[in-house]
Amino acid sequence: MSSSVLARDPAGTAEREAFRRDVLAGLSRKRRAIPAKYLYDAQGSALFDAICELPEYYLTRTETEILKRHAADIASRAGPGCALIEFGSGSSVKSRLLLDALEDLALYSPIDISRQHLDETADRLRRDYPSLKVEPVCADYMAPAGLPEVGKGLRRLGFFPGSTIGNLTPPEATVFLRQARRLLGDDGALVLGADLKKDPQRLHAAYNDSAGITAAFTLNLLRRINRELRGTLDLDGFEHEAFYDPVEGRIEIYFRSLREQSAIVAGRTFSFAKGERVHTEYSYKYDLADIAAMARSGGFAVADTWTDPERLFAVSYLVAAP
Ligand code: AVJ
Repeated sequence: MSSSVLARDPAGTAEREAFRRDVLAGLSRKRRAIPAKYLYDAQGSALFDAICELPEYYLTRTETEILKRHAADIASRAGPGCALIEFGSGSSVKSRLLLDALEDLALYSPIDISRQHLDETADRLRRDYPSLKVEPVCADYMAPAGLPEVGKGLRRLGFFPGSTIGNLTPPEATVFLRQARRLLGDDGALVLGADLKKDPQRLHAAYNDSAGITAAFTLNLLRRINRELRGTLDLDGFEHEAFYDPVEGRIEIYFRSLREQSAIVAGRTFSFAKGERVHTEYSYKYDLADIAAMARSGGFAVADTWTDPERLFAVSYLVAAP
């Protein structure tokens, strides 16, 4: 595509182009895979919100409970006058628990790639917290290219809830944490939510809910490909697959072809054998030692960890290690 076309096109073209490139590359690989971030178009985000309400999906509820119970502990560790920087501007419910607890918060800066999501979050917060300085940053916090400086001159507290880190492989998590460590500075800290290892059946159920919402979330990616990349994938020709691998300590999620078939995506033909699958997500699960090791690899040390009575989920307070 010529740059003049790009320049004239409405916002979103670059995003569409990246989607096309990543999907075509992902379907061309021997082990087919599409990056998990593409699950979150408008429909995907709505489906994820519905997942968070599922009886089987304990993560959101449990983390929210932990944050409610320990917001004051987090605030006293953070001290007054810091800047809160959230990686992803997801559930404002959780951010608000910290915003309400932190003393004399100087700045709230959500970082997100979705301009629209960011602006909506910022507008709502400015309305509800008229005296709070809200400075959204539109950036990919996973891109190692470097983030703009935020909260310069302030002590910075990062917030990365939801076990979103679980989407990352260990090397990717290390890259993310080092990046966050650089942004937050030598006196910075990071509040990190991480899902804990537990009974595999409980894990399995959380990603194979009986209402089929998680399946719809995975298969929505096919819908998005069809819509945005002129795809001909048959929605009834694929199924959601999710299972726990206890050796790797992760849930693996795929969509799998129910029969031999082929489909066109962005003008290219792809064939699928019966049973062939395309990877969409990892969801890593941790024990406390895993969290400590991961923190260390990213230049942090665990100062404190709070869990729920069932030990389903952990919220850790990481401080920048010297
Ligand atoms: C948003 C990555 C934390 O791994 O539990 C939920 C995504 N995918 N059900 C998770 C997800 C299917 C979720 N994270």
